[in-house]
Amino acid sequence: MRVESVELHRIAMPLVRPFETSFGRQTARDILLVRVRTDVGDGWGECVAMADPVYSSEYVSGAEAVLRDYLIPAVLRTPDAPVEAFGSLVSFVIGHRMAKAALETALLDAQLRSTSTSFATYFGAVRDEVDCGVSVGIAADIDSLLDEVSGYVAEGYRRIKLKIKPGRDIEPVRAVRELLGPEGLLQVDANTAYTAADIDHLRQLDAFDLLLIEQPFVEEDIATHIALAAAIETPVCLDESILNAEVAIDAIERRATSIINIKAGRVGGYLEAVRVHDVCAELGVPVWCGGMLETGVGRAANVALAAMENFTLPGDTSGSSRYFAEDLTEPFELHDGRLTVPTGPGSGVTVREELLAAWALRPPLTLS
Ligand code: OSB
Ligand code: MG
Repeated sequence: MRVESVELHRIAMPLVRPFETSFGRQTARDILLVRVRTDVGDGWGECVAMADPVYSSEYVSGAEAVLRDYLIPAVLRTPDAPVEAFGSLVSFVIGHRMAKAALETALLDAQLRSTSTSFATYFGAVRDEVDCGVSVGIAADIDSLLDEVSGYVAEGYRRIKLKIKPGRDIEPVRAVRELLGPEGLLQVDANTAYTAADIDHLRQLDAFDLLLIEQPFVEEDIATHIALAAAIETPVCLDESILNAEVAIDAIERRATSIINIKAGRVGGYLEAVRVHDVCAELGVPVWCGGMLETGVGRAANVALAAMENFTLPGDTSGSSRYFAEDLTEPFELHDGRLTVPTGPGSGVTVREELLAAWALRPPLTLS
């Protein structure tokens, strides 16, 4: 495979409802897509960075700049390299994992399409469908939260994840536990909103039989996660802190986390995500697939990843309609609380180019 050019597309998609987390409220998704054009066909990748640097240090315009100025030129200087060499080709750029992941995914998509291999086959997936959960934003009040959760339960979601922050935690969790009953799978995600002073407060969550509490403290603070894990019965799960397989091993060995949320964008791509999956499996730590409000392009790859053996908890792999009235690809639809793993070449989905043009924030940038 020889890369001939790379395009950066920037689009905006309205969300079906605002999504509020401890770091802010979103009403639209600002998305960067990468298309690689090669002598054997095209490939697509989606950048999961948010519009602002509030989940991690990355943000869409920053990712766009580093792709344009560093990552894409590196690929164009070595256009024949297989996707497996991409990581070392761009290792001179520190961080910027979401930007790297988007380009690597586009290369992987092109490479696998050219050999009629699906992402799932390449990753070593063992399932043809995956159990789906849904991430529920912080609601205006408990009644609207219960309305929203009831809707997702009716749609068949197999697990509910509630976003929490100080002052919006114990009561909403209590109300949703009552709604779901003792058997309903329920977990919470704090997106770093707490500090060590909140450990006693967070122990109240033990009353609600949660699957896990996700990332209560800041990314760099492994020590406070260790302290919480020792003080609470609810399993602690890291998201933001886990930047690659080595960090995962370290956090597990130090007992900061007993479950890991894997997001390919956060760890620099699907190849590294597979490595995180593998080291967690070796250490006996279950994983689940996180999400970043992806369009069908990113969702397809996530569903393939989530079909690997050690993804034993339902992921944030929701149906397209969770966020979008119309998806950029053929939509992902829940059947009995599950999504079907795509089997076509590469990601297995097709970008609807008419929508790409309709939703464009600016003309695509082409580098060759
Ligand atoms: O922490 O998992 C998170 C969305 C944006 C940024 C961070 C997170 C999330 C979600 C949504 O929880 C997951 C999804 O449904 O895509
Ligand atoms: Mg999270």
